[in-house]
Amino acid sequence: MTTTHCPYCALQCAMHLEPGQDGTLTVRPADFPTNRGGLCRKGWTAAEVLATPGRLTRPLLRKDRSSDFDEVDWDTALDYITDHLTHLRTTRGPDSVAVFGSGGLTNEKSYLLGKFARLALGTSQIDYNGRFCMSSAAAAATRAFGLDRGMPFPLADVGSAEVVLLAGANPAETMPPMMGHLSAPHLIVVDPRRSATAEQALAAGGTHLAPRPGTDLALALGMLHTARADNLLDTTYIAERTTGFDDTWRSAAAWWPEHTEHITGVPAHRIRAAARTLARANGAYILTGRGTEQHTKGTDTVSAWINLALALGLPGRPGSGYGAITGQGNGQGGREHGQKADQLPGYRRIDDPRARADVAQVWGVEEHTLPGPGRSAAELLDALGTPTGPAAMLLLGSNPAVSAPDTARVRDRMASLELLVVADFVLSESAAMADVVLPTAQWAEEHGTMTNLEGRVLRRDAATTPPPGVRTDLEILNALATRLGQPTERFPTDPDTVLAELGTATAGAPADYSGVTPQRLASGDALHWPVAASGTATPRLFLDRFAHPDGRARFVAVQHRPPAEDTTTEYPLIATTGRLMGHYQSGAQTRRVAELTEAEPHAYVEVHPDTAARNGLREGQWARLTSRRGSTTAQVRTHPQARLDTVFLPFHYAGAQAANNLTNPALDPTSRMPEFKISAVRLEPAPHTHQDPPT
Ligand SMILES: Nc1nc2c(c(=O)[nH]1)N[C@H]1C(S)=C(S)[C@@H](COP(=O)(O)OP(=O)(O)OC[C@H]3O[C@@H](n4cnc5c(=O)[nH]c(N)nc54)[C@H](O)[C@@H]3O)O[C@H]1N2
Ligand SMILES: Nc1nc2c(c(=O)[nH]1)N[C@H]1C(S)=C(S)[C@@H](COP(=O)(O)OP(=O)(O)OC[C@H]3O[C@@H](n4cnc5c(=O)[nH]c(N)nc54)[C@H](O)[C@@H]3O)O[C@H]1N2
Ligand code: SF4
Ligand SMILES: [Mo]
Repeated sequence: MTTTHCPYCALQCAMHLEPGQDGTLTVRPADFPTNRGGLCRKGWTAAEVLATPGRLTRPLLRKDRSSDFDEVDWDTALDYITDHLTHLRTTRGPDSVAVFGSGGLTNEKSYLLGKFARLALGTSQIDYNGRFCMSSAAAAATRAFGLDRGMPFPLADVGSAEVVLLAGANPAETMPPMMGHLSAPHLIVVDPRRSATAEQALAAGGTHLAPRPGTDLALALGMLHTARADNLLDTTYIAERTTGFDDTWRSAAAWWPEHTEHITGVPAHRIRAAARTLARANGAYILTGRGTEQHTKGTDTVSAWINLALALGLPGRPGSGYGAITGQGNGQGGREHGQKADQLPGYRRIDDPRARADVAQVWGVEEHTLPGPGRSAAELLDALGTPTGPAAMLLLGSNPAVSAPDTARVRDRMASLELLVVADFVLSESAAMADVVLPTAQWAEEHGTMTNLEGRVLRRDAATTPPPGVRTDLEILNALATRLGQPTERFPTDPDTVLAELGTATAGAPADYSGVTPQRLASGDALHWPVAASGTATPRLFLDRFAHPDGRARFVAVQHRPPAEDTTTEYPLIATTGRLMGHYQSGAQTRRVAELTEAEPHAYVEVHPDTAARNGLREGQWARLTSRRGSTTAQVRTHPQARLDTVFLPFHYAGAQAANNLTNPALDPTSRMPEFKISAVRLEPAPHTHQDPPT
């Protein structure tokens, strides 16, 4: 039996994997501070993907996109790729090759992928799917606190608070075992939908505020206004631990709850009541999720929630705080070690001369050979195959053909590449578009480290070996790098060797992993970073000082503004998108698990019964939704508490049922995160062929 962690989300629940007589693994929950013996349905069924019928075990190659893939041996596939890349590099320069990574990759993979891009390819064109995920909260936390660690405290701390405000997060579906930590506090759920989390909060006597999508920023300003009007601000904390309150107050001064009601739709008396409940609590947390972030003003919206937290004196206080809920399994570690366009390992900037010199030394190269910053994820995808953009892309751990905004356009860009290489263990929708597909190992077949939503580094152990013919991502990077002329020792294939190098490369950096060793991980030490080689881990940050040079947190004055597109008579409804419990992300993994697809076989649209009726639809019928980008079909699921102006779609389905056929690729100017949460759409009955659910 092996004890390890789940392949999916950032809660990284612990599980035991028990081998059966036929070699298949059975999952049993294990106790860990985040999951306390709980697992969600995806965790319970995770081992099924290891032996899925479509599991890739041979490299696939096609020299012509109109023909089918041929199974080839590794040398043929790798030589084909590197010949092409070398040719592109010499004829069009190193930036003609792009790399796209993932917050699902281990720390070791994320680190080595960034190093591979900068050294083996020499390209600046690397970014990853984390831009779609927590980049707005990361940007807002960095400007407020000087450092981004999603939760700067252990999750278990939250349970002792009196009040927890959850803005744009639906953990009852997205991290069910987390709800165990939220059973005691009074929950204030801010979500345009009556989500499962909102239901649970109400059932326990908590509060649900349902603002119009894209208006949280105004709601947070309105709550700050109330707290100040009622003299509930922590003025000592503001004076001693922060700067910039006066400017922020000027931005909030006009947001009387009555004015806020006008923008958000939340009644003024409920805004006042919620602000008072939060401000008077003995111990309170504000936690934000993707609902606040995936907007063209996501960074400013998170700043507005952080401003409220600072005004109430919550961050850096034992028993109180602000935290962002990281999403992907290694969403936190994935944004620290250099697969981001502007970043070097240890959460340092690639345009910081000192960081460049330090990392160049560890890598054994001249500092000037390191490229500068590249394009962010959505911009990178948008530039593929254009005259000034990359002509080839190597993709690991993401399925943008389903998960990127305005997928028709993204697929078009991907199709215009001269070479698309995808490493995956299944033929995802993106892999199906590739020229070369490299079969890679899965979570339970290799070991590595992940950094969970509370910044704790943990070890995933191997419980079995990869099927014959399959290589690990680290082995793939080594094979490509050596063919591109790199010394083999620069790209180790043993995760522990990579971890040791990552430790050296991050020593003294904000995200310092130099004290993370296999021995300490195995001993069960709670290794929340920074973990300096000599020192202890840091479960709670900011207790004495924030990470800005003056030790103070910064208020950032922000203003409400409308979304990139508003509703019109042609597109009268807001479509917002998100998750349901039984599927993960683009669905590439979970749509291959029988129990999960049987439970949630196809896309649905959650809609108020009156809105459905007004558009000629009833429960169970098939609807077509159309935005300025495209259309999708989904089965109607009416919800009597839905907002009349808003519909919701999960984004786990592909093709004609993809929510991202609708979404707006408009970006937040700071984080470059797309506005996944707001598209103006119209709703109508689907053409007759879609009236019955597919069987
Ligand atoms: N089952 C499941 N769990 C997952 C994942 C998965 O795919 N499936 N993915 C993981 C990942 S990568 C992530 S990032 C997390 C995401 O976890 P969450 O952030 O909890 O998930 P979402 O469903 O994207 O969004 C949360 C809520 O935001 C609401 N929302 C929409 N617009 C707004 C708005 O303008 N304001 C506010 N306040 N709320 C709004 C939606 O109605 C939704 O209920 O989940 C992780 N866990
Ligand atoms: N409309 C809408 N769109 C969204 C969102 C939303 O809320 N609404 N949320 C966004 C968010 S928060 C996220 S995080 C993205 C996620 O969306 P994606 O980036 O597409 O993530 P996944 O579906 O997890 O894709 C992972 C792929 O990599 C493979 N894979 C998994 N692990 C590994 C590994 O270790 N190595 C390799 N080589 N492959 C691996 C899987 O089989 C799968 O094909 O979607 C974004 N898209
Ligand atoms: S909550 Fe997340 S980590 Fe836990 S079992 Fe479910 S998907 Fe896995
Ligand atoms: Mo995410």
